[in-house]
Amino acid sequence: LTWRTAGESHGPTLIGILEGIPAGLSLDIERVNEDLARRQLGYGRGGRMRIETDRVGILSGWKGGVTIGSPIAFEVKNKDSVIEKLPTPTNPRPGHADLAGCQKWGHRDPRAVLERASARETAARVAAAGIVRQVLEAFGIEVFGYLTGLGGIDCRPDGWEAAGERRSEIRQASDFLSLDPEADEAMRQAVDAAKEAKDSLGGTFEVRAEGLPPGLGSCASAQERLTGRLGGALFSIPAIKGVEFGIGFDVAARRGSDVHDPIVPSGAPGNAFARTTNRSGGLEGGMTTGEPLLIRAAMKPIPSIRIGMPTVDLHTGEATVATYQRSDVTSVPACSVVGEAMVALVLAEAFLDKFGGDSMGQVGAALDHYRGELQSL
Ligand code: EPS
Repeated sequence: LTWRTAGESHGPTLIGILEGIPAGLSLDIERVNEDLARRQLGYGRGGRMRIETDRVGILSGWKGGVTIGSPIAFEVKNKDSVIEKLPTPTNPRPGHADLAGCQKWGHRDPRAVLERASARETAARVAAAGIVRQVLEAFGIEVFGYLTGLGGIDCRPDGWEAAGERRSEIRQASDFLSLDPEADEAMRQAVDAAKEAKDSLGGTFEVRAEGLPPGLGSCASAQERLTGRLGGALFSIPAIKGVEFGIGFDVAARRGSDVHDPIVPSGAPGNAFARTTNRSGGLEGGMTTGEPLLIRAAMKPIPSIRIGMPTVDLHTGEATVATYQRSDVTSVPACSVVGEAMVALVLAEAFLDKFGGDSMGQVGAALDHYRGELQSL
């Protein structure tokens, strides 16, 4: 499975190409549009989200609503397609790609950099993931992202357990896409206070995947290790500064017996082994264990802030403050949707690496064969 995106934030459209989706998948486009709409949610977003209504258009790779095995090209159009009319910022923003990008490409116009560095591009990733997750779901794998903290306010730690089967409904009802709607009011106040102070807020989110067979990824080569592939995928999202699996950094202070997950017989079909804990977050040796995958990530506050951070004018070389045009106060809720998308893309790639066939039927047959093998191991 491979995918690419192209497109500028204020250009005419975002484009994606997805290769390696098996033939025979009935694509539910409204399901992709629901993910795109969810990425636009979250209290604290700026004016741009009132302009856009993201929807995916499929340009190739299907017939009669069913994939045919050829590359799937798709687009998500920008309504705010004003790239040629926007002013040229002169003062690079600390924390954004503006300055390093100008130095890299030799631009004197930060817009030539920021248009692609913008998190707008993540809409195309969510569209790609909205397609690949339908492959995963056909084989019983669910990937679910939700906000766990914003601006120093943490959601209840047992939010996932408390939500149970109602998790999608509860997440949708929260202004922050969390599983703890009771934290919404404090978070709204934090966003309002940051806005008043002309500042921005970061936060954390968690992505869980359930229904994974053991043995996705590999310990055989550096490149195949799933921990690295998942970590790299999450760090590829703009503004992500930390990623943890399972108990994360807590592993460093504990003894081994308090870190590793005891193995017990499960008696369950598809995996004769289970763990009494899941401190590893579902990964050992760069492979899935068959336990739920648990990943958390930290997003820094958005660098477009009204407060005007110290910077240097690119043309005069004089000290000044960063250019501000428009932005969100926070977009951590949206980032949880993007994190979910990146995890889905990596898991689908690892799943198809292991069970890949040209059609959904062939993939299903390979998975069934593997499950049969696991019965006797
Ligand atoms: C972004 C700046 C803002 C955000 C944008 C990411 O856009 P604008 O400059 O048009 O106000 O709204 O996010 C999106 C457009 C999106 O779809 O998520 C940035 O500088 O990264």
